[in-house]
Amino acid sequence: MRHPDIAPEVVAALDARRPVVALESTIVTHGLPRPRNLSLAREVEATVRAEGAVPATVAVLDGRLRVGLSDAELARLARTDGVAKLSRADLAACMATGGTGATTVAATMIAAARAGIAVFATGGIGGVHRGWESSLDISADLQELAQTPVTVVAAGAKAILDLPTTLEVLETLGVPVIAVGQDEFPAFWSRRSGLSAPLRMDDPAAIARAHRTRAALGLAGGQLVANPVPDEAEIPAEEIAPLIARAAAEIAARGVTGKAVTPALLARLLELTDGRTLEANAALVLNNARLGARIARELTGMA
Ligand code: PSU
Ligand code: MN
Repeated sequence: MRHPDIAPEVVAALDARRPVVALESTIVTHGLPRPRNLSLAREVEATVRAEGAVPATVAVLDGRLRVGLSDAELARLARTDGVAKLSRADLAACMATGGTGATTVAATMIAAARAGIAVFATGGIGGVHRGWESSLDISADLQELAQTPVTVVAAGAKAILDLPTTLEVLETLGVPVIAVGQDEFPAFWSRRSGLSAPLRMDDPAAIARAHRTRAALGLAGGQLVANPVPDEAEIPAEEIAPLIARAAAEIAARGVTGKAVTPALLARLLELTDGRTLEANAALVLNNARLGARIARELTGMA
């Protein structure tokens, strides 16, 4: 059996060297509430198409690692309860047991790289969790960026994480962190984090060239492109910070650990902000889909 199982439209685009953008599915199953999860997933795919690229949403359906889902498959995933959240550690086990699961940033990168897709757009990556000194909770997304050659477009990392430590770990792992349009590393719902990004590139062509140059040098791993949330949708850092602290404390007190932490924090912040985090999330994901398609276009133009 060959893996992954790539949709015919995606195969045709890759064979013709037309741009393709991979998309993850954990944001659909664990990151956003219904029914907005499905409508946003559809808008993200439409945005990639409007920018001249082919979207390829990744998930495991009935044991098959799929790259490119039909609308009916996307809808089924968005409406199903209890879908597994898959990272590098559990991807193969889910496939081997015929299961269904959504792919995180790490697992989506693995599928994209195997399919020959260079660019992947999402909302935010996982990172080093606050309290890592005792929990050792560091997202597998960071190690994946260090070893799998995919350029990941995200709005930085959520301020539910320990952002300075996340940047330190990315530097240690040799992952380029490239801010777009500003010098500061963006913090998902907020444009500002108070931390300067290690690199800045405002032009998708430069980001594509950097991707190519890494490959030419034989460097393992990808790039993290940190694209700030659009102005009109941002929740300023000073507004969200106390709510994050409150949500994180509540979740720790409930004994939530491991892979349940990120979904629980996102769900609680949605309540605490009366849905504002959802609209910021939607705006930033669409913005990342647009930039991802532009980078993919530049990459295919160089082929
Ligand atoms: N950021 C979001 N929504 C999400 C995620 C990140 O705004 O749903 C998901 C991504 O799939 C990411 C994962 O890879 O959370 C990280 O989870 P963890 O912290 O357990 O590694
Ligand atoms: Mn974790």
